[in-house]
Amino acid sequence: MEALLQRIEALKTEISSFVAAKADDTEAFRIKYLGTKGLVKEVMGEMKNVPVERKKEFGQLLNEFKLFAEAKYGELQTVTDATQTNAENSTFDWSLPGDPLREGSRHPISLVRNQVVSIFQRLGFAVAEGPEIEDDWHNFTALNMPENHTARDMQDTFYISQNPDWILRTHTSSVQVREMEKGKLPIRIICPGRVYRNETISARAHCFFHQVEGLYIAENVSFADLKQTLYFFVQEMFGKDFKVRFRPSYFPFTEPSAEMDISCLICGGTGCNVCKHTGWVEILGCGMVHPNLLENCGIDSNKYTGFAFGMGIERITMLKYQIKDLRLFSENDVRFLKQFSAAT
Ligand code: 2U9
Repeated sequence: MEALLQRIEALKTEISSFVAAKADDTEAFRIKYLGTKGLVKEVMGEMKNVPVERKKEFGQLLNEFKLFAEAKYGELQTVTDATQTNAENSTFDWSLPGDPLREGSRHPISLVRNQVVSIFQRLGFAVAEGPEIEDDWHNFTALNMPENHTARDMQDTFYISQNPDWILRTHTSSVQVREMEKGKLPIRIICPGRVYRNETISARAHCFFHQVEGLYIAENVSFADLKQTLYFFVQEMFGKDFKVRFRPSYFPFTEPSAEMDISCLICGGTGCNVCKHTGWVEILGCGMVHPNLLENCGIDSNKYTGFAFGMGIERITMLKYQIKDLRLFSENDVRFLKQFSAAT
């Protein structure tokens, strides 16, 4: 029986040191040790030669030996299965360039708005914002446009069906009214924001656009202050290589009112499509705050004066980047949007 014991020990050592590099090796192990003509079966067959008094002892030993071989087979399977998966994956070319993470870019309207705001911030203007759904008072009446005033026709308005007093603001002037109502003077604010007008959408008009408006109210504010502030703005925005002119205009909220033009940046003033062959392009509207507005908001118009201005961001952006169709700003076409980076 000693020979059988030695044989079992020798086989255990052999099995322990078996290494499988691939699935075929594991299968070879199974056939050699656990197959129908395998060594485990062969050794188990020796039971018939074991004397009766030692059958229990050898029965246990041989069972343990069989379990030992089966456990080893399990281990080998785990290893070679994993190797096989890796081998299948190895058809993947790890040297291929990766998919680059596409970097986003700011919307041109945001870029220009930030630029305009930062120029006025450097002059001491603070940013003020307000609601896009406004009431009639803040959007019209307080701004010298009482009910049935013809000036309201200039601003085709979207009404909110739940409440006849509510509208989508047609300009950011309502933000300035709210600031004036607070009664804290002086006021020096810049109001960027989205505004809405009931217009048919085309290359030159949209039902929403963006404005930056400014308001400065203090003692002794003059038209000269307004001109100087706006000269500074256009030079910071467009450079120094152009002429500037003010034309008289009309707005219900300012008196006197003016529009500011710069000589065409494209043709240098000789006439082209952009300036409609006039040599000039309109940049913004402005004026001295109408005394009625000051009084409407409880500000003494004998003590305080102010100037205000307003510009459409889309207009400035179209001039700056020579964009011909307003609809491009709201179509979210990445081919358009990706052309603008923070540096430009
Ligand atoms: C208050 C007092 C005065 C704001 C002003 C303009 C002139 C103006 C237009 C430019 C193009 C609007 O975007 S646009 O269509 N704006 O020309 N805006 S003065 O005057 C104010 C505002 C608020 C309390």
